Amino acid sequence: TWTLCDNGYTDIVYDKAEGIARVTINRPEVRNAFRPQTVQEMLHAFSDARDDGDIGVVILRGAGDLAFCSGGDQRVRGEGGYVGDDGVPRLNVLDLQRLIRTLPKPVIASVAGYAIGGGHVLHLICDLTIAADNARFGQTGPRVGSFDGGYGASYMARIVGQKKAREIWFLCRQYDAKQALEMGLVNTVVPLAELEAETVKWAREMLANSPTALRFLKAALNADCDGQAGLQELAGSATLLFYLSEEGKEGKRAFLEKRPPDFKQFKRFP
Ligand code: 2NE
Repeated sequence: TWTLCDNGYTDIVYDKAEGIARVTINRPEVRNAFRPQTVQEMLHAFSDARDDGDIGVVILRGAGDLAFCSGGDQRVRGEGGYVGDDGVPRLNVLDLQRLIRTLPKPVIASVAGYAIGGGHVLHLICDLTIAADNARFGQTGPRVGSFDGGYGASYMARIVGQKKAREIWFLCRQYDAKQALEMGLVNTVVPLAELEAETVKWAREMLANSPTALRFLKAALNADCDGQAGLQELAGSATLLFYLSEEGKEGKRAFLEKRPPDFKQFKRFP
């Protein structure tokens, strides 16, 4: 049973159940396109999922069966980005991409219907994608006067290869779930009616495994692509483990007790 986390959100639904947090983009009238407010709320919910020690896996999905997300809301695209009520043009979905990427827990995209444009990049950035058989994938940037040359280009190429990434971006075609599976864009395809159950099944399987092992594996796989930022993420997790060790604690204790640290008591492993 999902428990609603009512934080006054207007554009998303955020709920939790048994170690799983679920973020649902709730703008089906525009195929779950995001505006700055939507992204702001997703940043808030994903930050909560990151900080909640009871949460081990996060699911991202769209409301309804027609779309996961259709990217930036073109109706509010202003001169320098997507414009919110404050009148400021933003591309804050890039902050969301980084939050999902560096969140030290697996994030699953559960895709029914369209994952298009910036919505396609959002599923790409998730650790795993479970697709319904009605899912359709693609980029539209060059057709609508936009592009995502960050993760949307370079990470996509890591997944599908350089030739295919160029095809996806240069031609702006749509691909069905079977083609996406063949490209390695998604992990599995299931009948639409089974999407929710299958997504939760994958989440539960991961919840049964060591959270620290998953955390390090995610950081290590990111580090392979993310340069110094990836190393920072991996090293941050290593520092966490070190702080938890007696050797790490000895350094802090010695400082607070105004004595030299005694690191000789700790074994050197080969
Ligand atoms: C998603 C897609 C393929 C769905 O097609 P269909 O035929 O199922 O639905 P339809 O009729 O096109 O859409 C239903 C309603 O949703 C609105 C439509 O305008 C329509 O509204 P009404 O006519 O009923 O009033 N709608 C759909 N997507 C919207 C959007 N993104 N913004 C605002 N309204 C939207 C088809 O709708 C489609 O191709 N949508 C546009 C996809 C797109 O180009 N997205 C932007 C890409 S750029 C981007 O996301 C981006 C970036 O490149 C870089 C950084 C950040 C973001």
